[in-house]
Amino acid sequence: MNKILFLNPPLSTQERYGALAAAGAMEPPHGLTYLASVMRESGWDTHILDAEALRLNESEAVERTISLSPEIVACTAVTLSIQRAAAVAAAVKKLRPDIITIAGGVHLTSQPNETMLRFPSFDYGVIGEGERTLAELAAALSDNQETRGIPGVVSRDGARVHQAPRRPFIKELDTLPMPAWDLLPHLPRYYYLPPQSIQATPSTSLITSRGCTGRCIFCDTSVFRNVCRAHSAEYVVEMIRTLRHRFGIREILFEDDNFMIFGRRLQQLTELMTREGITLSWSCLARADMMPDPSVLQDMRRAGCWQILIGIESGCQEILDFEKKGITLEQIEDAVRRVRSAGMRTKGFLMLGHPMETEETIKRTLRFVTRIPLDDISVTFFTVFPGAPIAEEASRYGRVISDFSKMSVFQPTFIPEGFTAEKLDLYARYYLKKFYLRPRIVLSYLGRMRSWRQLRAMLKGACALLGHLFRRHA
Ligand code: B12
Ligand code: SF4
Repeated sequence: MNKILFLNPPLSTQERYGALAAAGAMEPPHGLTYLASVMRESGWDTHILDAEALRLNESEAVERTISLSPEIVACTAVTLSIQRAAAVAAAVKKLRPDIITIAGGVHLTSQPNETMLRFPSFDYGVIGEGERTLAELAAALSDNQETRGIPGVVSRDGARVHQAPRRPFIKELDTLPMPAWDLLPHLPRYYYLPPQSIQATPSTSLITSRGCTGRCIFCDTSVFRNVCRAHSAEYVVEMIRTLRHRFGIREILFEDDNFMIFGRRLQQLTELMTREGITLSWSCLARADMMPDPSVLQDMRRAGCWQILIGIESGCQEILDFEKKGITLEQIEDAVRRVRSAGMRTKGFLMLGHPMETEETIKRTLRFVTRIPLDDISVTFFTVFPGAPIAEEASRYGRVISDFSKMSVFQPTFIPEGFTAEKLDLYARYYLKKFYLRPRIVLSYLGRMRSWRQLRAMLKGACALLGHLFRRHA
């Protein structure tokens, strides 16, 4: 039987979250779980090596890959991990030139030509949604057939790169088999959500739709673009059942770009979960302009939802407008108040170091987020991903540090006019300090403890946060 190994390249929590590593998450590589499931269904002997979750270094990842002796190594990568993926692929090919390496994921999709030229260790690339393309490519490779005509495939033509047209998206996501969580390292042991996103353990995340209608200029939507598709409510319930009964999962974060956009599905889902008595604690992401009616929010709460996470980015309307966020500060405030009135908590995602950022916009943002009844925030740095719409013109607004290995969003790689990296770092801590060290927030955290395991996770996160806040600046 043909053997394929999916690789999530080594990436430490330190590399991903910097000083906040202990407050970070370890979530399954969702893309790989779908791809693996499709390949297994096509009859391939399928394996996943999640070097990130197993905390392997580069040479350990290579060693394990070689010892498994697959015909194909299929690597996923974001911009932050592309160099690692390429390094592992290069080492594997040096030892076993017969192994075929294929890269896919958001970085390859946004930069197909550049990636293939810069990283010769990848034999093929797959652009965009990967399931159908990979199945066809792997079948062609195993039958020694021509691969160049396969939609979505990037291949080499001597020193040049050949790129086939993109493949249309899969219409019905329910035609995909359930993600192969069983091929990952043991889910409840190796994966977890960030401490502030859990009320119960073990926890994990889930993606139940693809695509986003938003056109935010900092967001890399090269894989699924603006076409929105979703699994049906029944399929999602089946996913939840599997996670609950097979892996004992008790907390889920739905990390769809916008879980609320499929209004009818949301209603069906909450009905099904309540009817079937699924006891699960969950939360989800939403755009502020798509917050549903209070009655739907109530239904969500009854079905176990306790937190809604909202992209706020900035407390200055002119920044939101410039970035084509498509929402107003009033909508954000209204959304937060509505969620709170329905008895759930809110978390806001903020970015710092926008192209138009000044000390004054930072202060206005802080005033905004401490005035509205938010319960949590996450602060990351505005990052210019090569596949984001802002990439072309970002250098007009500041200095872009184009080092992929720093593009974690947890360290400044875009320095707007008038700032330095140190100053941005200081302001990020200032945001967190001013937001979290308020009696309302501290007390609400204490009131959230449900178990010793949760308390332990929370304390670990709190220590990381406090250590970060009170670190003396270099
Ligand atoms: C959920 C999520 C997470 C989760 C889980 C990540 C994971 N490993 O799956 C967590 C919170 C852990 C996370 C972490 C990070 N994330 Co994230 N994440 C997402 C999010 C919202 C969804 C990704 C997803 O699971 N989609 C569903 C699956 C089915 O799609 P997929 O992964 O793209 O895979 C499909 C195709 O890309 C392709 N494919 C993917 N890999 C491969 C490999 C091969 C061989 C083939 C053939 C095909 C293929 O086929 C798959 C199936 O169709 C995306 C935004 C988005 N909507 O895509 C951001 C996104 C991918 N994340 C992003 C970032 C920056 C990060 C972090 C660096 C942040 C950090 N410091 O922690 C890390 C990187 C960790 C890592 N190793 O990937 C950026 C990446 C931008 C970029 N150009 O680098 C994105 C695009 C957000 C954004 N719009 O800016 N993330
Ligand atoms: S930031 Fe959020 S709303 Fe904007 S395009 Fe990206 S996923 Fe969509």
